[in-house]
Amino acid sequence: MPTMTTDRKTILRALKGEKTARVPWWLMRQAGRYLPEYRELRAQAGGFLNMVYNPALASEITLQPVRRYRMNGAILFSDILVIPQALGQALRFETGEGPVLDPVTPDTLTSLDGTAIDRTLGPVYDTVAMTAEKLCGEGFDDTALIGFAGAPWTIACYMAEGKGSRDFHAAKIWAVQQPDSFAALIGMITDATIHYLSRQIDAGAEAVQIFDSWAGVADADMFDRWIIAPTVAIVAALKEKYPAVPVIGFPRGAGEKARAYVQKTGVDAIGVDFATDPAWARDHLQGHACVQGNMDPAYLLAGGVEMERAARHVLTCLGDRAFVFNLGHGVIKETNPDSVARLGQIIREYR
Ligand code: 1CP
Repeated sequence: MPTMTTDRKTILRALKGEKTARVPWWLMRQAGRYLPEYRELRAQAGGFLNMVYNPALASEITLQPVRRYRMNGAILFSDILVIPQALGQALRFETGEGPVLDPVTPDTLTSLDGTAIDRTLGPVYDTVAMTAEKLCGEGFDDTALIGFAGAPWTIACYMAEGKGSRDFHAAKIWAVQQPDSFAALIGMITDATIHYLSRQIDAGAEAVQIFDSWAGVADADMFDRWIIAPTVAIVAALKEKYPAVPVIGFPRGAGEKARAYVQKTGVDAIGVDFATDPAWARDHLQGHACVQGNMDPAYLLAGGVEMERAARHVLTCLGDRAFVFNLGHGVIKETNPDSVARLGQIIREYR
């Protein structure tokens, strides 16, 4: 693991394995419903996808939390489900409801088309470019723009199920009963993801995160075949073209399988969920990669001294080596914006 690089931005140095003087931070779902300025824009936009595919709006939303709190990472405002949509699967977001897709089955798989995804995704690349310009123009010289995509497993889970689920049985049954056809689905998503992340990097993303939000529903066999293997392919393809751009993997719910993930996939950094003991992450993961995580967002929701204690515990466990402070999952929408400001202060005061 390299210990020194020439990157200026703190978070990029940390992601590449350097212990930085200040602990860099950002929060998953930092742009969103806990911010009044987000809710205002969303009401005007008339729908979530209208924001995602509008570069002026999406870049504005990306910057909203950064302007308030000066995080070291600005996560692109988009969604992981734009990939199924770009492959030809109908997607809608209804207020108060999560995303809804027309489920794909082994029989309808051939109706998807991976050859023209940029027709849908073009505006996302424009958002990346516009956001990079604004970050620079507004003087955020220690904030890096983070692009992202869903991991093939998590995307396949949503494509097969058609919506959020506790256990994603539709995808798992497909994987178990028709592994060749499931492999075709995973392969198609993997290729699209490599292309999509490459284009984000071309447009100005300085690091990328692969969200495997449903890694926790896979058993050990599925984890090897449908999580580790496609992630190896994505990381290798990106590293060949962009060796300097850090890749963060977030296999949520992987438990002890996070160790194999970090050793085999080649990611520069591993996002750790809040169910993982940060001391375990320090002992088993941090020797292989930068660790990013993992305060329970419930503490941010609670605020006050309980949050301060939880944040300091994570900092103390993980702050001695390459580390990026984050939550163990996304910001909860009822979170008080003042608690985020206080959290930023605690992280800045550490060391
Ligand atoms: O305002 C609204 O009602 C929309 C809520 C919302 C937002 C703000 C959704 C719907 N997506 C997003 C943005 C988003 N999604 C971002 C960008 C900004 C940021 O992080 O600040 C990112 C990185 C995502 C990624 C995403 N979407 C994931 C992976 C991360 C995770 O949470 O595990 C997943 C699983 C999704 C699917 C999705 N999109 C939206 C919802 C409500 C869901 C979850 C659906 C479900 O499983 O029930």
